Amino acid sequence: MRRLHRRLAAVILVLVASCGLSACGSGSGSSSSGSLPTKVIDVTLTGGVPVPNGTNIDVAVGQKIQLSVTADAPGEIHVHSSPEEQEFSYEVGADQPFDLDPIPAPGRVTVESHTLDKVLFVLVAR
Ligand SMILES: [Cu+2]
Repeated sequence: MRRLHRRLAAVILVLVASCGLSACGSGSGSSSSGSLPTKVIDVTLTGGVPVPNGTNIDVAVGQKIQLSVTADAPGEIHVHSSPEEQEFSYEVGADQPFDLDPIPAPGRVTVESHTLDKVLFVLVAR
């Protein structure tokens, strides 16, 4: 599972690097959602206990999402978005910002800590 995730992440990095920031896929909805406020999700990873811990979090389709990570040990957060998954490495420190790709269609996206092997939260896009 873990190894598969890493391989996917590597493939995604190549895809992202090769198609650049603007011309890839269907960028159609990106500007129309600019009026929505960015959804900031505080994530705290201290003492091996994540907060949030498996809850659902509602977002709008196309909404910008930012994680604000506070951690007492370095680790990785994995976003099971489709078709492109995302992975973030965080360090020790407070309020480290990570921008997630907006979710392009209604659905659920699981965000997990590879370091703790736990689901942090599930984004529910409507
Ligand atoms: Cu994962």
